Amino acid sequence: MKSTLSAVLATALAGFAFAPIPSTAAEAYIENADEIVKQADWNAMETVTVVFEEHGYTPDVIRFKAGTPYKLALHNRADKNHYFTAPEFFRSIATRKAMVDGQAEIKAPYFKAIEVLKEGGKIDLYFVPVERGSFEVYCTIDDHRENGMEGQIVVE
Ligand SMILES: [Cu+2]
Repeated sequence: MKSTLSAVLATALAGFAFAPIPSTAAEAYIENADEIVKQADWNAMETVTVVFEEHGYTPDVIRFKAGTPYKLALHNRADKNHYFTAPEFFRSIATRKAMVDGQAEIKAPYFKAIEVLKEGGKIDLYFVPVERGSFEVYCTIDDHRENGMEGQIVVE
């Protein structure tokens, strides 16, 4: 009985050892984000504005330089709510905060998507791009993406 239990345990443990490890790397965000945010020169912050229209982002290629602090101002001028969904991009940056002027400031290690409400919704994201690369951004509502609501974020 005891040896059977041991055998079962051994099999279970071996199963653990050889089971595929969940891809935590893909889910991870910038580890030392707090440090990067603290050390950044926020007086040298650059502002990039992205306007949401029906259906698209303007500009649809959004460029940043790694290491420079940014305010990304998202402004929805369309008559529908729209998302700015960019999970890979959000994980590649050191996020300081998201801010709705005069109303709220949200601190989180990273975001996956930001919905900006129709007819004038605005939110500002403060961050430092860390990883260089090209990332996609899109709207996940209904068929918006198929109708062109997608863009590219390039970090150089
Ligand atoms: Cu949309």
